Amino acid sequence: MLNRRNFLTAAVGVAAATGLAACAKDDGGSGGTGGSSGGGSKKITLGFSQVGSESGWRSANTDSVKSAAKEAGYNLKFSDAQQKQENQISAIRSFIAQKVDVIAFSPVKVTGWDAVLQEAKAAKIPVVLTDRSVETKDESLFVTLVGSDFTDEGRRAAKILEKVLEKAGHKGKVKIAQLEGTTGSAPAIERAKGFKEVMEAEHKDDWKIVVTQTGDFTRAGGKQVMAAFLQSNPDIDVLFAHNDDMAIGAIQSIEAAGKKPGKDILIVSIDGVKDGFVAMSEGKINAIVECNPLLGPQLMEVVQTVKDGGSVERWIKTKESDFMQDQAKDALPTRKY
Ligand code: GZL
Ligand code: ZN
Repeated sequence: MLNRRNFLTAAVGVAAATGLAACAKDDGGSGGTGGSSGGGSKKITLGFSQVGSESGWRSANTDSVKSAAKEAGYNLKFSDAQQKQENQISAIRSFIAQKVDVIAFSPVKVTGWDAVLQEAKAAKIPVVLTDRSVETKDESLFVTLVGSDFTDEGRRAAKILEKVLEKAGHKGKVKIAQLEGTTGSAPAIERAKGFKEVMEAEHKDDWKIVVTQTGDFTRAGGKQVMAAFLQSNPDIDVLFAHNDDMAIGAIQSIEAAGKKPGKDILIVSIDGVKDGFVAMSEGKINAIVECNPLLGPQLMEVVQTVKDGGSVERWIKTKESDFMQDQAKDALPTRKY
């Protein structure tokens, strides 16, 4: 898992390796229209493997990548993996075979990438991670991560839940149900970790996660799992959902059980997609921790730098904020995703 320490130590090594790889690429100078040696003005070809289209966040992320690549004048080869790691691996292999300039992808889960990333390294094609990270011992397998600090998002969710509980006048024990994201994915692992950190540090005696299960980041998953939660734990006080889509699905099950979402069961969610803000403005979600999907422009800047053999930060973090229910109406018109 990525943390600040191994970022700083690895940054120099990686930048050098990448610089070499990128230069080696440039020295190939194959098909350079500019005719000049090295850099050339050949159009950059970017291979991008996307997780899937499981949520509103993902669709906004895809739109951002596609529009930013167009804006940058890159030749984008885009593949949707339908949330299957094997589809991502074969997409990356095909990008290698097509000799793209840079490969970028959002890994559906943290493990299982070393082999295919070794192949990209051997082909001297730099790899950029977006959105989610991977677990690997070989830091040279990717240049950088353009994405959020999910552990911090988990901490922020716990901190904003404190405000939600106070506002709702909730006293005493707090029984929490947690809808986790895709099993083995960085956001699911790290959001749960961050939330637990605050809970154990500051709410050891009154907060308890009474039930937790993955809803795979989808509305259908959230609806189905929440219905099961309500069967086994009808007295849940709070739902912590790892994304808005699962929260929106869960709301359907909460209402079907004759309970009021946002009142009988307080809801804190992560992402901040439009439908999440609509649910907040209707009083059904109490707070949202923003997770910004609009990574396209930052990604294209990184691709250009890497292609030119420059060095980049090991982790380019997205800026994000948090919203309480009473801010939803005003924020809605300005939301970009
Ligand atoms: C987070 C991203 C997650 C979103 C979900 O950066 O990986 O995946 O929170 C999406 O909505 O499915
Ligand atoms: Zn985020």
